[in-house]
Amino acid sequence: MTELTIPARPHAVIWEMNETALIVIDMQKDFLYPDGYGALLGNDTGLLLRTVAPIQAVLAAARKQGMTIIHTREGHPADLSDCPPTKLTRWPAGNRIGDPGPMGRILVQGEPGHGIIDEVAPLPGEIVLDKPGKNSFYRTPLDELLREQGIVNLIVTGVTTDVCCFATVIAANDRGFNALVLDDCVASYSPDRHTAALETIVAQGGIFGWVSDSTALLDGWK
Ligand code: TIU
Repeated sequence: MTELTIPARPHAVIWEMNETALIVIDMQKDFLYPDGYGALLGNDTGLLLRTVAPIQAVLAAARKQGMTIIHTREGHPADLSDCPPTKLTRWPAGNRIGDPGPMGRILVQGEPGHGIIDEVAPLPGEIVLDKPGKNSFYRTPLDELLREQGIVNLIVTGVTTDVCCFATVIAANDRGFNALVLDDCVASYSPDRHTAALETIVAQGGIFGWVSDSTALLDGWK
């Protein structure tokens, strides 16, 4: 792999692909299927499914290139010991993290709903990080893992645009990692918030990062 120019907003990036990793954020049944956490919060989970095919295409290309691939899963151990009260007590009892749902206890590690959807399941050798927060760096070894591998750039995919992807982009920027979000590989429960989050990232000359899409990236990789 070598240097690649990727058309993006607010301007193209020229990245060394050996110093770039792909992160696939929280593509879990609890967020994408109708019976999990996302639905419990009153959302239309179907809005997230449009990310599946483009993420599959980007994953296939990244695997072919031998790129470092990181998958994250938001969730907590069965005793909820790492779940901050700000997450745990936000909703009425019965609709909370840890409560029983059709896919098992909501956002609890090891429950069916916590699992990554089969379509983008990690392959052996890919990194899977369990994260208790929204940003993928919070209480995870992500920062160290990236630095150990000499990675300075992140290609960001997954859900949701305005929550865990947005939080991860800001945290990456604070830690000195460049972040490029692929518009068609991220989605929100609200198309308006999806657009707002991406526009915030590229505003002010790219205050937190860059936005591109899977076609622009894959064209360059051919
Ligand atoms: N992964 C992630 O974004 N977690 C959320 O809770 N997202 C919502 O949009 N609620």
